[in-house]
Amino acid sequence: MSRLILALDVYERERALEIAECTADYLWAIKVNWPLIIGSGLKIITELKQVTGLPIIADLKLADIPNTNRLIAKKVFEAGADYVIAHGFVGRDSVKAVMELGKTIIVVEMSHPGAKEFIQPVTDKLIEMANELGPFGVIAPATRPERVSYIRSKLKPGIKVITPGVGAQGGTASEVLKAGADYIIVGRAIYQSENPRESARRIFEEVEAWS
Ligand code: NUP
Repeated sequence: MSRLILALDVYERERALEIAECTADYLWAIKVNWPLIIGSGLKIITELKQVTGLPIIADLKLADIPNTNRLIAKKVFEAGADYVIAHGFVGRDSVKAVMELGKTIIVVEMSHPGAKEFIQPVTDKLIEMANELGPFGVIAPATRPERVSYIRSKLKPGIKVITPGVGAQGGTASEVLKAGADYIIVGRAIYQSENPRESARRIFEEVEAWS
């Protein structure tokens, strides 16, 4: 099974479906974020599932009070999302509201440089929360493989480590897999390339070499 997740951050429905179809052979799952949901509507989740048969991760980074997190997550799971990404820093009650509805991925450290300002100082607490709640997985930064190793070492076995930041943000698949990532997320390096299928295939091969 592939360990590659496509971050499908385009606006247009047709383009999204086209890229999803031509890369599906090399993917474990497709991640849908706000740009695609704003551009094409929530029904794109249902369509992507029908067209590819792959699991869909809704990367909403939910960060609201429990009731609002619940209201949003309910509709997104109903649309067919298999996983929802939620922020942990808002507190256990908000995360639990999402976990009660379906499989959840908690952000414990983001991949951009600004993550060092506020998220990284509380990563240990977010790992503790993940260990206590037992979500499907956590988000850790492919841009900082040493942090992925650290997070993996502190996390209970069985909780998956899912890492964005490979490609456009500077991370490499082999480095982050070596550091202990279970899945890598790749967006622009695939959907902005001239041949998305070929780019997905190349990254898939790199992942396979480490599996
Ligand atoms: O820490 C995070 N970093 C990150 O890039 C958490 C994320 N969910 N993401 C998302 O992963 C980001 O919003 C985008 O959808 C994808 C990375 O895309 P790219 O940098 O490979 O184009």
